[in-house]
Amino acid sequence: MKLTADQARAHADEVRKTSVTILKGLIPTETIDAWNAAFGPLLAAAVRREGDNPNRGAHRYYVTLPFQDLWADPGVIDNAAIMAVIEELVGADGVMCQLASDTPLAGSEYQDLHRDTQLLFPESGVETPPYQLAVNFPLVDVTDENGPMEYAPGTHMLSKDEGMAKVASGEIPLVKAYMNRGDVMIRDVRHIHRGTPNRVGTPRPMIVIGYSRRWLHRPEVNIRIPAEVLVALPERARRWLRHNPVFETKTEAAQPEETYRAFAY
Ligand SMILES: O=C(O)CCC(=O)C(=O)O
Repeated sequence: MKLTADQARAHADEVRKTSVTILKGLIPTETIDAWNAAFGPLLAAAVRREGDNPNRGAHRYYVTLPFQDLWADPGVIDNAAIMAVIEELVGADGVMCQLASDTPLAGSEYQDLHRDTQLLFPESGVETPPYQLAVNFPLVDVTDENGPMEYAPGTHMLSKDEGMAKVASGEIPLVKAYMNRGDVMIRDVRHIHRGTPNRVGTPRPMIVIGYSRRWLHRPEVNIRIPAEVLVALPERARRWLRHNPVFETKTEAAQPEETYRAFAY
């Protein structure tokens, strides 16, 4: 799918206004199903490594994906429609700095309401245009039972206290992010949101690709890129990945066992 300039601007405006836009049916379900099959062993390894109380909450796993093979598919990480909206929001000179996943399993709970980043100038309380975005898409259809993320529209442009108060009073109701395989969400991660319990036996993996303004450094994430993968990518993808570390071999680049201590604000 290609978006016209007007369509891309309309999606970007929706993010600016509400914090979220969804591109329906963007990624072929065959691609999603292949990612889900390949994800199983990575999730199993994370469960072995971290036990049942990992850092995102009980039975909830943050897993970094190795940037190679199907995980580096240009149809996903250099998708024309996604990039058109991203470029509207953080500029054509932005960066891609994160490729990972969030997965609640049976036994997961409500997370505390949080933001994924702090204000640029926290002492000022001043909200700015977008600078840090997440592209999210699920590897299974998201239902009421398997743990839809909930978010509070518009709270990316409010102070945390004000946003939390409006959520608590019901003035801004939480919205469940129902998405089908192939749907893609682009969101401003300053919005107040939380993971909810997965009540079924099947994991609900949600891929997260992080994009930022060119000047934003997020020390908690990066993408370890094998040189042979980098050289085979389209020019735009290479440009967006330019601040990430490059390794001579896929083995070297494959993630060291890492524990991501996500910041929640
Ligand atoms: O359920 C989700 O995908 C959201 C999880 C989340 O917000 C987090 O782990 O910080």
